[in-house]
Amino acid sequence: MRLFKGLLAAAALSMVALAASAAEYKSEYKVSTVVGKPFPWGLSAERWAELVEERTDGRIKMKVYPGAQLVQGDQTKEFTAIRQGIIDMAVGSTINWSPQVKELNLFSLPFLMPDYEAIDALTQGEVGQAIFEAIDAKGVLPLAWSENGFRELSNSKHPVRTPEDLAGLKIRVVGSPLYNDTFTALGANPTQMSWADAQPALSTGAVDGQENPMAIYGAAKLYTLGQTHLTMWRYVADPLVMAVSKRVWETFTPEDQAIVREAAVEAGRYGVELAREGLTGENPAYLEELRGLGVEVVEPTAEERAKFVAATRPVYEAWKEKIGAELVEKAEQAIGK
Ligand code: X2X
Repeated sequence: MRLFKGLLAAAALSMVALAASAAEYKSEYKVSTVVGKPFPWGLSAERWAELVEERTDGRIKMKVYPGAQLVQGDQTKEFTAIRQGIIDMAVGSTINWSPQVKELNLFSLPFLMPDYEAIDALTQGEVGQAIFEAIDAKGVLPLAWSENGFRELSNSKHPVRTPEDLAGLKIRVVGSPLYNDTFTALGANPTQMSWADAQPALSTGAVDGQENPMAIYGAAKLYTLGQTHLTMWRYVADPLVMAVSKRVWETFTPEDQAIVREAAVEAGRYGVELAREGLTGENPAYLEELRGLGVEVVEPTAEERAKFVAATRPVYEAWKEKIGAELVEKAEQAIGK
């Protein structure tokens, strides 16, 4: 009898524990992105949410809020908002989080990564691990990588093949001072603004050009905003980080943590695939499609590219120190320079 009572008490206790942990779950988890569907970025966030809801039998419901709306469109505030608990989860750009995590500027070093293998060598290796540790140390838990893509240059004025062609062009750049330095070194006139402000600025001609991955250029139809000169120079790439607030993470059971993490890895891989579609050696269909829409696509020769590299080298060297020479050297080695 005594044993039976004891068992009952234990059962009651564990039910209380279960109820307590379930009660801590929110009815909805807010996932921040800068762009939503049909951009690969938004699609990988949606995939993450779908996988998690399905595999937790609805215990965890994630909702994607695109347009950086949870931070009133100011994408450079996203990281801080996750840390403060205003945002639960995010698929965020290395550029937008670089004001808070200086190591993330690595991917914006001009002409560090020549090809997709180089991006993978960084994100999937020791360097990626070191960067995840840096994000973690700043109070946000990174779970997986996704991808925005190589950032290519477009403008409404004329073909750009060398730095001389950029002289005086007003170019919208993103919110890391490294971009100001790079475009200043190239002789252009950079002006920083959010993605929300960039589109109207392009359509009114307030700026002449911009730089963004093809996935963004195509889905936002920037060629309809006069951006018909494209330069495929692969000067920087922008991986995305799938991350969760530490406060939220701590409320999840170990089982649910494993599900959320695994789903992030899968959805991240899907995002990488989508971001590269039609842009690889085996499948260059994207550029053909754009040419068909009247876009003039410039693919700089090795000689022309070398001029961009030379002009931006002092910026690379200066930022190597700011980011941390050791990390940058590790990255150079991983890429096999
Ligand atoms: O603002 C941009 O250019 C974008 C959409 O690519 C980022 O958020 C980094």
